[in-house]
Amino acid sequence: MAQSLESIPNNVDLGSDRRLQRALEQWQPNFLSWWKEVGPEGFQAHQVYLRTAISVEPNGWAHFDFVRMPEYRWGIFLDPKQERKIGFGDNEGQPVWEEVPGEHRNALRRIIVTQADTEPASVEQQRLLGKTCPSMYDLRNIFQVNVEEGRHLWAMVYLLHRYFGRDGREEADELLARRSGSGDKPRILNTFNEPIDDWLSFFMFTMFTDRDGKYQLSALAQSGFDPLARTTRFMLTEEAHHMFVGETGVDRVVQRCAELMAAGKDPRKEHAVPFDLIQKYINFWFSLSLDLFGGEVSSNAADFFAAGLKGRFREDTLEEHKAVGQTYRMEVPETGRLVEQEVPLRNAMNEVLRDEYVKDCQRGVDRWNKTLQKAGVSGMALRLPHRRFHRIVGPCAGLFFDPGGKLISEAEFKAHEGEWLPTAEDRAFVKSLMHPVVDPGKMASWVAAPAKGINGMPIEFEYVRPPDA
Ligand code: BYC
Repeated sequence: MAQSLESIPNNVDLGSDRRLQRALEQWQPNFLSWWKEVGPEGFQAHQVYLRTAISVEPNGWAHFDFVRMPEYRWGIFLDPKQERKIGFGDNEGQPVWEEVPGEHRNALRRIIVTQADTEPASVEQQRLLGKTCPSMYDLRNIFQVNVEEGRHLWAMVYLLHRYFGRDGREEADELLARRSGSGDKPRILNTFNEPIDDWLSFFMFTMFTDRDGKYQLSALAQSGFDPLARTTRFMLTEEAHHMFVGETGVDRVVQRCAELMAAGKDPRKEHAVPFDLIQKYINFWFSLSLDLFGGEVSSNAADFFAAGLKGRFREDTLEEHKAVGQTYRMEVPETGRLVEQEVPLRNAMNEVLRDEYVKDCQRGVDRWNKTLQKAGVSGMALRLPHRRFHRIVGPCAGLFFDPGGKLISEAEFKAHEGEWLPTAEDRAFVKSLMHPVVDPGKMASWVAAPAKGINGMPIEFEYVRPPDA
């Protein structure tokens, strides 16, 4: 059934382009079927206290109200147009593109499809978590993250429909056909096929994997293809909440563990997550998320930069934007040892972006360590593993490193793997803690209460109401 124009809220004057509007109206019911089939299970009829973007103005993008998730108003919002020039690469200083340049069409489509594919994937990965939420506050937060990932899919699908014609429409259909973890039609990037079936993984995912999203979107926000830059700029405003959920979520797990340890109790016996297990989950999710930046040396990344499609983090604040005649020094494994290599800077752009990401992750880990100290636990600290550890993409893939980054044999890795990464037993233990807690204001045994509620509401507010409330 065709939807009315108002059913696709937008600030792109959709009504003036009848063909585009019709095409998106045809995609909309398919999106809703996808949402109902693989979106949050068991809560489609509940009323959830959600933030909805109704415009890009400061007072419009965060409108809070009770909404049933399938009725969330997924809209198309681009940051306002500004006078912009291409900010980097070989086309630096030329006017930004309002349409897709023929020579960059394939690369742009590929970047947009890859970005788009992660959004529905994450909703699919998280679909069962509502059933084991540690509190009503957390239940509301996961649904907020899920509906916004849905909106980010809309943002990318708009670009595909508006700028890529028939193959863009086909790609948009494929985005609803692939499934996270599927053998036949998996999602494109490996991390988005990993199951997220416990809340510790969810918090780690929103801390580390959504943070890759922040850095990828920031790089695309510099793009010479202006509609992509404007779309991703607005997506970034929403993304901040997702990382907040992850960073504070892990912090609350750390706090609970630390308080028990400081009181001389064993967190495991108190149905909380022990320290070593938090560390193993960090090792796992951080290393998986590092892979999402692509290979350390990448001709794709060099081409994207040269063409002005994908810049560096905050490219506009850097002094020099050509990155020609400069090198990046990195250690790469070669015949069983690590050797220093000077890589042309443009080919190292994935690694340059990863550097910024690692710094940001370290800041989060420092915060968790402060929480440990504040609770009275001394002599223990959480750590990020080295970026060579447990990689599937790039020159370290297929080799074995310890969490400190030392090259080791496969046998040595296997002997210690269970100390570094979650074992089946660890996962079973974490899963055993996952019982739903839905009384407003109450928290599961393994997580401390948040510092405050959502949008000035108290922590014990009823953020999710049953269908008949
Ligand atoms: N898995 O030249 P290379 C988010 C492939 S998250 C599988 O090093 P490139 C979100 C690669 O495709 C952000 N395959 O890679 C978070 C290439 O294949 P071909 C998502 C991989 O192209 C949470 C080959 O390996 N956004 O928003 O420089 C919830 C050689 O690769 C992987 C983006 O990713 C992998 N991890 O960089 C919701 C931005 N990595 O050409 C949302 C758009 C590489 O040999 N994407 N390969 O067939 C890109 O900019 C780039 O595609 C990548 C890869 C950075 C991902």
